[in-house]
Amino acid sequence: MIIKKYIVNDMKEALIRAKYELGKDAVIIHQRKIKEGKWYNPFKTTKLEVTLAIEEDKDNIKDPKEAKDPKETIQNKDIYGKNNMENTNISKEKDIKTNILFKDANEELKEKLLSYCKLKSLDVNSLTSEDIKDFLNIGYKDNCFKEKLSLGKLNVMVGPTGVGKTTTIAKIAAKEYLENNKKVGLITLDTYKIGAVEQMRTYAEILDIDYEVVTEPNEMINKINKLSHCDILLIDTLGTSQRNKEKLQDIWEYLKDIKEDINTYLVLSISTDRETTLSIMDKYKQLEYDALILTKFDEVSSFTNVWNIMEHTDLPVEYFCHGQSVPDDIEIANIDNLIEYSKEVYSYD
Ligand SMILES: Nc1nc2c(ncn2[C@@H]2O[C@H](COP(=O)(O)OP(=O)(O)O)[C@@H](O)[C@H]2O)c(=O)[nH]1
Ligand SMILES: [Mg+2]
Repeated sequence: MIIKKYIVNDMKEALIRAKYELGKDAVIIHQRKIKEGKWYNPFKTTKLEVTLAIEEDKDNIKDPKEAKDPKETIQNKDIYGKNNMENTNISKEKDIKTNILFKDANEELKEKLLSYCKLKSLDVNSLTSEDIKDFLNIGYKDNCFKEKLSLGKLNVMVGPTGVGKTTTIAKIAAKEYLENNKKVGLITLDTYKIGAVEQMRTYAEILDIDYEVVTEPNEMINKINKLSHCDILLIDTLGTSQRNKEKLQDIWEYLKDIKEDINTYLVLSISTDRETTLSIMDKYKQLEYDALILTKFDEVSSFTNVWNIMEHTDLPVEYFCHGQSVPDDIEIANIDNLIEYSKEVYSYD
């Protein structure tokens, strides 16, 4: 008879290891809880000591060195479980050096990624697009790049000054009008910024589509009605600092009486730093935004902020923009497009 003791986190781990090393007929003959760590360590962890036995039969027993790492057999859905994160024993020093997509990601994402790579026996610095997709879909199951809100009849862009709201509206308008044959109308509330109305008028005239300028909240419904023949209305707003509650309230005054469904998109530039981005996402909740649009991908050298945003919202990211060119520099924000874009600009495979 062969008898073997395993010090494990739980019975599942013991059984998996025994199955690989002793074969499927091994039986549990004893189990007890034990404390691991030096006697003076107040943070000793509780482990399980399991003793298993099997009748001696050489065919049944595998060399433990040949045995597969039991952690690799754990189902994907469990791989980010807390216990398992501890089990994988990832070296904290190991860094993601050359994976351009994740090199400056936060610690939490890196840990998840390293854990994923360990379980799948992949080299973190040479992941394929499929691996990255798989990782994001498993590690961030309901991530903001999966679901789409899709444009409604009324769509309003909000966000700080200069993030690209007006340019993005022009891109979407051109795409919907030229590629999808939609009747598109533009409305601008942006009367504070010098040139804002001209910017919108220029785009409307190039595309030969209708536009209206709203200067007072009580004109809003009337102007929307004037463009009721359009399939899609894109409404531009005045940009404001997230700290300026009054200006945010001003925008709300224009929107609050609209009875029809309205999609509100928060436009964020990913070249903004993490803290500011999170603060914008928080303060703009006042305007009840339903989805996000990310701009200025062409201005950054890493996807750091993309992952930060992903970790801080369940709302869909609808589009991402990567330049000033109207209408070309906009894409639907799904994982395939993100990976494809990153491959093009960072030249990796
Ligand atoms: N590099 C880059 N510039 C952009 C992008 N989107 C907009 N811009 C530029 O950012 C500036 C501000 O854009 P604008 O649409 O007026 O911003 P708004 O104040 O939010 O309406 C303009 O010079 C745009 O051409 C982008 O994705 N990448
Ligand atoms: Mg603008």
